[in-house]
Amino acid sequence: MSDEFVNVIADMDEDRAMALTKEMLAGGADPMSILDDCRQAMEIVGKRFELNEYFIPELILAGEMLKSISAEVKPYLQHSIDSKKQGKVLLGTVQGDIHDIGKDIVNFMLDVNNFEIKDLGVDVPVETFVEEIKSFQPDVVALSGFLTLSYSSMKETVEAIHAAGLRDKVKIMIGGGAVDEKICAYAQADAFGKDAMAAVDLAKGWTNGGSK
Ligand code: B12
Repeated sequence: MSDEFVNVIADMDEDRAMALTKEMLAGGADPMSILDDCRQAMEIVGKRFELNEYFIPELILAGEMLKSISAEVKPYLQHSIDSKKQGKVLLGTVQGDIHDIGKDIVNFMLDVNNFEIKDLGVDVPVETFVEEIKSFQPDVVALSGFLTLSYSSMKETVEAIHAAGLRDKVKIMIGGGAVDEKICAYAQADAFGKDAMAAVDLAKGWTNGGSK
């Protein structure tokens, strides 16, 4: 089932992808493995784009498909909740980058794990993060980015938070696409996460008796 699912997404067969999503969820499939299949499919889409087999319309369609699938999956994730708010997370895709599918998955995984989230959207200017830290007073700032150019935006955002005297008030995590420990060190973030569960684990570690 999983291979077929990955392939229908990668082949842009939206109707079949949605039908399979519903079928798998109704059959008791693990919602997280459905999201993981989506990630694999996006890797294939990305490669086809690099090889000039796919173009911008396919990227857009892939993005829309993933949003629809995520919306189907979300209700199935909502059982693992305890009632107390874990902490506050300020989230956004950094300046110059409009990829928001990964960020939105991070948002809803934090949400179902009972964090209070303020999502600033995409292409978020450095100063907006600084202003929102002052007003929202988050425990954690989560920066998302999928483009190589977003790494310098992440670095600039962290630097601006530092310059505003707010760096010791928040933990900063980064993620998205190819973000790894090197980019984390470059951006001077506290940690990076490879997926939405990693974002939840990091945020939990820093709040609720964590070491913030
Ligand atoms: C869909 C897509 C688009 C869609 C985005 C739609 C949307 N609403 O987001 C559209 C069409 C808009 C788009 C545009 C472009 N794209 Co694009 N896109 C993609 C694609 C195919 C999928 C990205 C995606 O959503 N993946 C799915 C998610 C779920 O992936 P994920 O990484 O597993 O997500 C997890 C983690 O990242 C993590 N995470 C995410 N954020 C955070 C944050 C924190 C704090 C933490 C801890 C974790 C975390 O959690 C997520 C959930 O588990 C990728 C290819 C790829 N392989 O990624 C290219 C890709 C990212 N795009 C690329 C490019 C080049 C572009 C364009 C420049 C194309 C162009 N010429 O115009 C533009 C850029 C526009 C801009 N200014 O941002 C390149 C980037 C190359 C680079 N190194 O810079 C890629 C890699 C394709 C490629 N192989 O060439 N794109």
